[in-house]
Amino acid sequence: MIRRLKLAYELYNYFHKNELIHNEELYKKYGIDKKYFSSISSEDFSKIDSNEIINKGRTNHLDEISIFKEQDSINKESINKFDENGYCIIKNYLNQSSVDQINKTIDELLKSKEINFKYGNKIMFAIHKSNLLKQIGDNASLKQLLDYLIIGNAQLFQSINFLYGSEQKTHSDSIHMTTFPHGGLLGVWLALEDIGIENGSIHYYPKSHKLPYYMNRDYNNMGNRILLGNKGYTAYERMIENKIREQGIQKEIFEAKSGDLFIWHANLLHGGEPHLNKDKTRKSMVFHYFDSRRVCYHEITQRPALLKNGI
Ligand SMILES: O=C(O)CCC(=O)C(=O)O
Repeated sequence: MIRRLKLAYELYNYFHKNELIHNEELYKKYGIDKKYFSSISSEDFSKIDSNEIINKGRTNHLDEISIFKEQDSINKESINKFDENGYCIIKNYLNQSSVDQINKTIDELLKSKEINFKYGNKIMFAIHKSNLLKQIGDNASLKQLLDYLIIGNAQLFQSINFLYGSEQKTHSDSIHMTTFPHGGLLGVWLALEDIGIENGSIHYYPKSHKLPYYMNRDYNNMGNRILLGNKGYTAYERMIENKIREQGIQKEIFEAKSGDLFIWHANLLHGGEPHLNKDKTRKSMVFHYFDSRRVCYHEITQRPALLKNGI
């Protein structure tokens, strides 16, 4: 019961003012009566027409972005189709020696116990323990492309490292890392070795980012003024399975080579395939970026997201 008590989260928020205070200006802008520490969810925005609020237009063109100009025609075509498909693939983004450095860093941080596994097989926020890892995520050329794709200001929010497949069921990141207006999140996945059918590829549903954003209301998990919703995460996963069946959309699997990059839209349905051969590892790293111009929060726990540098 205590885990559902909104007050407990608000108390936690209260002591993280520096990472949350920027929201008060955004709440005011959107006419939301909330303090920086208040619980927040999609229900609070349900009556605001987000299309009227955000200027969706891009002011630049891909040809002005250095990392795009450096790519071969296959990578360029994939990036060009990001809006249409909801993802793009940059093959050979990092060379093997950079990948080796990342893997060595993770090994050392694990050995020194500066990082460890959480939620089963996830290593969370290793970027906070290593400048090298932070610089990979904060790379200025990559960020220029991400700003373009997110149509805003992509701010590195989180990293997750895996040594084995996530095996995570199909989901949209927007249930975990949500924004108002919607769409202000990007996932960036880096293969730190060859990853195929045997060792837990990622999967995705092309164009699924154009489906509605499925939120707490869609699986009756809104809760009330005092408590969070009482549905478990499997209820969300089941709802997504039903939507996929109803829509008849098709899954694709990304067979990655070491150093390949996969970038996905806030609402793309994706997940991790079963890791069939556990004699093999599946080393990968995910970075999540929020658009810092939007309200960023976590729909399930109704918490505003802690952004280190605010806006
Ligand atoms: O690495 C994977 O298998 C999936 C990761 C994922 O779904 C995520 O980080 O949102």
